[in-house]
Amino acid sequence: MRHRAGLLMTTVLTLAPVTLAGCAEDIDEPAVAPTPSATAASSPASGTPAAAAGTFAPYAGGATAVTYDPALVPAGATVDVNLLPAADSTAVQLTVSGLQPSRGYGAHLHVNPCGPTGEAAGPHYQRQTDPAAAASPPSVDPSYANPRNEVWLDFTTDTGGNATATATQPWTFDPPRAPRSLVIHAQPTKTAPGEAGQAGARVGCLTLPG
Ligand SMILES: [Cu+2]
Repeated sequence: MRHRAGLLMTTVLTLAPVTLAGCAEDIDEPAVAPTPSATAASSPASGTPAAAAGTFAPYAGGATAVTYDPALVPAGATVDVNLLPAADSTAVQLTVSGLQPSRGYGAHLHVNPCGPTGEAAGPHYQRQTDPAAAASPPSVDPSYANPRNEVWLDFTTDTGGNATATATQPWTFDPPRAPRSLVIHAQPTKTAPGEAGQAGARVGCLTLPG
């Protein structure tokens, strides 16, 4: 279903823009073979808090927190994400420790769980999906790739390699289309047209509960 969604979207968009556009952003990474059960599984209800935490390690089956660049995200560093929904908003809190000291990183919620490579996490979660986006290039239109329509959690670590970030979105996540990962990038997130949302290599990933 996911891989047809882009084709379907162009013809059916007017009938159900939100639902189908949501599927479209999953068109991303054939190597990871997202399954229908992953899509349909049980995303947390919009009013249900969700949380995930992990200790970064190189990828292994079933891993929750994965480092793809041990220089920037050392094995043993930790990450914690909390999604805290309110009536019509959601606060997303990120805490990291053990990263490079005094360094800026990009961070966003993405649509797929973490996998063997950073690309497995798919594109950014978008509240309103960019109809022009594909897996490559992803959405780089600032009218969609912005921190109000996506969830950006960029941070700069302190001298001990620790940081926190909070993003409060004026909406709640729609099941069955909830974010499934937090991806840490090598660079702070860009905002200019043509590169909006890009933040360099994917250096770490935390899978969120589905
Ligand atoms: Cu990202």
